[in-house]
Amino acid sequence: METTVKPNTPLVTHIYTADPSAHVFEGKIYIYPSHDLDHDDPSNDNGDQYKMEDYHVLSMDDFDSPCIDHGEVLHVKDVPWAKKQMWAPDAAYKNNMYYLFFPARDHDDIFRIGVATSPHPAGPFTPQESYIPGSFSIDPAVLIDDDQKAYMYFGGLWGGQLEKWQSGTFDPADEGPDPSAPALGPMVAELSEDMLTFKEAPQEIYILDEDGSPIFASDEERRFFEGAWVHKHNGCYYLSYSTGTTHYIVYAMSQNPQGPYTYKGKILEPVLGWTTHHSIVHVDGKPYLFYHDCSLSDGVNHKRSVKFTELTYNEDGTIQTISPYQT
Ligand code: FUB
Repeated sequence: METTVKPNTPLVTHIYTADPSAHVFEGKIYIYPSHDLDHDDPSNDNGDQYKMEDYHVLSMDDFDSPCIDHGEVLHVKDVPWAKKQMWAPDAAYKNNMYYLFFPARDHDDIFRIGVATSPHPAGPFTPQESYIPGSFSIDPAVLIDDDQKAYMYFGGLWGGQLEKWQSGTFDPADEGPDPSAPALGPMVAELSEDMLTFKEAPQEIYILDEDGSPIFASDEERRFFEGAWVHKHNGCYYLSYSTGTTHYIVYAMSQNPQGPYTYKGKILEPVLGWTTHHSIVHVDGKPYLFYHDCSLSDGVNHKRSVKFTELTYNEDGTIQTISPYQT
């Protein structure tokens, strides 16, 4: 029997899900997660254990309703340019169409970002023949601003290959910046009207501390690692992301969608499992955090499940830190 989902418990338990991008579409809550495969192959720092092959869409009428799995909406075998590893996706609505943005390795093993379309938020989605020209790395997240301009944020270190693009082209020998140098920021590109190409070359976003100095690569509790998400609240842009090696979700604020952003603090303390990945959505005016952990698999890093919890703003617009296991 389908039961109502409670905060801080897996939205679904019949499959492993991760990297939730949540949106309100057509009056319901839609969640676009990665679909973790249930396998016992070895793990490494390149993320080879994250060998996802398809996407499912989840939805809830509201927070008092069961979570529905709409089934497989796109499989890697149907994406001509993609070879493997369908990592964290996002979705957006524009032009009376739903767009699913997703990263995968191409046939040269380079991560690219593709688009698939559907007239329905629950898909199924039809992929474009090729990836978005000029796209690279992982974890696309799309903000449609109040003026209807669409921005894609993306990028991720290590297995996500962001370091390899510092020269502007893919260099497999390129390593991350020296610890004493500014950290790499996520990338942003405005999307064209049809949502299928970039309007301009992607630019790096600068994340600064309160003094206006860059966040340095050695500052692993604050520097960007992967999983960027941008939302808007009271006219301010909030860029939130995972710090990877230190396992926090943190955030920075700006008056401009493309930054620079000023670091503000932590949103989510570490969860069970290595990765942490989230999205923030307002439902009926209330803010919620969707995130994942590995509690359903008793801590297996590549068998994750998606959860949600309430999020709270302070009066000055800053966000209160969430401890996911504190009752
Ligand atoms: O799910 C695969 C990767 O793990 C995602 O792309 C990252 O954000 C991390 O959650």
